[in-house]
Amino acid sequence: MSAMTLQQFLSREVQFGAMDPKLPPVILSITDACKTISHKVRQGALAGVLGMAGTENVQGEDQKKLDVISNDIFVEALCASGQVCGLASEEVPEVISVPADYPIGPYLVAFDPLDGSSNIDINVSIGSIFSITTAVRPKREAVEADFLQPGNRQVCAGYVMYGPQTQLVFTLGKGVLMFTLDPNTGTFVLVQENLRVPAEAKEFAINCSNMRHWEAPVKRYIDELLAGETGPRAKNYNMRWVAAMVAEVHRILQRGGIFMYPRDNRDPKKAGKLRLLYEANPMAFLMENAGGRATNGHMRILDIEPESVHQRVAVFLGASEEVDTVTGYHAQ
Ligand code: AFP
Repeated sequence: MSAMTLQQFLSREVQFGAMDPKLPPVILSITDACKTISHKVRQGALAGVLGMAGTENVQGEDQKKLDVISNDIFVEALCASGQVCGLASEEVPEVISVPADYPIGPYLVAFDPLDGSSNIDINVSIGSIFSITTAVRPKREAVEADFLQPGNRQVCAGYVMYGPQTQLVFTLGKGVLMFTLDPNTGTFVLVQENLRVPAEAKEFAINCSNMRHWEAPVKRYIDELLAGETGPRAKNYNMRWVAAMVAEVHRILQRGGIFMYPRDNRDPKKAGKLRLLYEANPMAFLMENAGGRATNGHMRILDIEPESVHQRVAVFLGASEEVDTVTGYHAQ
């Protein structure tokens, strides 16, 4: 029997009454946008998409050309879905309204159109991350307050990873699914269902160059991992750092581990580097649906009440045993 395509999966969910028929157009608009982005990523310099755009995003970070191009592709596709009433993008300071020439629908989408930008020009994996929630009051002029819902209210979240394969991974709150883009047909094909994160980890991911800036619980936890079988954990660990959250999460969903981006003392005012609404929340939703955990060191990420659209947060996610350990150290 041929493998199921994304369209067939979504149609079946609607047919069985397991999915709002207004949701597939939103998901398909995202995956269509990601197919276009994938094509441009694969062309690289040949498509004139590498290098800096000469602009800054709301975080004050220099935007790469492909960041801006990817954002515009996401905005156009999502507005054309006819089922969204507001967008929030890492690349745009204010909430994005749906132009009057498009109908609106019940969904809000927060997204990082291209995560891991520092990898673009060196041909290393990058990805797009998305988070879909239902607007409390769907209206055309969505405002920031509409997006300030805890991550436990997400209806769908996931990412598309532009690696050796282009793969879509998402959850509807009932387990994690993985699809591979078939370059011959241009369709996403279901390759794995019910991805699980083992409770025990053999690998950890953190940017160790920040070690001197970490808080004590993080230093203690990492020192124990580095001590390996000679220390209290009594086993050796391997380390990975791809500098693209999508790639780290994908590895953890495939073979386990823990990913961390703690807050640090470089800028005590910043709660962390990663953004809550369109990086931490969608990845936390995936992790919990795969049997993993995700905290900010003190509480479940999905329970954090957002205060602003571009709010940052510390992130510890992956193997339950490891996230519980490092979170427990913060409580001591
Ligand atoms: P960029 O999109 O600016 O490259 O940041 C990527 C990211 O937000 C996340 O995807 C990585 O895990 C993390 O930052 C890498 O941060 P460092 O560059 O400080 O290691």
